[in-house]
Amino acid sequence: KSVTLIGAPIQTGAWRRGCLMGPDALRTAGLRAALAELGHDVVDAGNLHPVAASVPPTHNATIRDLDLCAGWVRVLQEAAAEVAPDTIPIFMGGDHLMAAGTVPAMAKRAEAAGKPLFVLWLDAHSDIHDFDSTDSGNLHGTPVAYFTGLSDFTPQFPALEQTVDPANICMIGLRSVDPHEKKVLAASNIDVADMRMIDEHGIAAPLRAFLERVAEADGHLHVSFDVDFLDPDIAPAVGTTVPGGATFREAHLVMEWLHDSGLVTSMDIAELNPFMDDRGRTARLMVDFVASLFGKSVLDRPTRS
Ligand code: DIR
Ligand code: MN
Ligand code: MN
Ligand code: MN
Repeated sequence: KSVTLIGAPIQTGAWRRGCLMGPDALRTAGLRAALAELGHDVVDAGNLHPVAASVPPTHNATIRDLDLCAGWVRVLQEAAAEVAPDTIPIFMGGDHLMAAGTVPAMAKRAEAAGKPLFVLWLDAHSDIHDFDSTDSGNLHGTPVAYFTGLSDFTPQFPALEQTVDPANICMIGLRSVDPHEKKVLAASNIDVADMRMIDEHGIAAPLRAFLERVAEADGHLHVSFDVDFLDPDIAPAVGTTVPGGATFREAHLVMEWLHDSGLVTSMDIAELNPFMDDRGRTARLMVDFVASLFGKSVLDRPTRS
């Protein structure tokens, strides 16, 4: 497959600084080589650069770095729109506001191919705040409300030509959802598997159901992987750790299922903060997971299921 790595060192969406080093940590951990070894044709397109926009303020004075965040969303949407139709982009973040740039561009790309876009959101958080509801003021908590069109983010963020249908989103791994977000999720038809559901039914059940829907609709599938989906014991390099996350085995199973489905058309790696890492182990772990998603397997034969 043709894979393009695109660095998105955005960090102004998060409270804790350091995500700007995310793309380089993934490079240092050998992301390109890991994918090339699997036979993929990998190009590293380098990093995008922020251009601060000058946007009007919102009603909410707690929002941090609005101009830089708005500039990044614009730059990311434009760069992601240039990705060739037959290429799988891996957007290396960067905090999760990156998805406000990547997902709308992938929705447009899917639309141009006559297909619906589906989004698998692997995260401890639902990131479905808006400019009014955010109480932290950190815009990495908002991309889902933006790219679904559930809230209005104009004129600060670009008006969207193509939104993602909430019914086409599946969130897995949630365990930190703010009161406002609970209301929004309850009123939407986003498919949500929180950690309790995973404990009770396993992680394969919600994933299987979602992948069947994507296949049935012949859709494109964007995977937005927030590192805090993982348990902080195995992935300490994130700004907002939440205990009780996905284990190595659960995350690995998700990656293998995604590979076997053959459905993934684009991906974000979000919230990796190398400043919080422990001798690069979170970056190396993410490289391992991405390699599994791209075909690294334990046995070279079909597994019994
Ligand atoms: C948190 C989101 N609910 C907030 N935190 C995130 O700040 O609104 N951390 N996304 O990764
Ligand atoms: Mn997130
Ligand atoms: Mn998160
Ligand atoms: Mn909040």
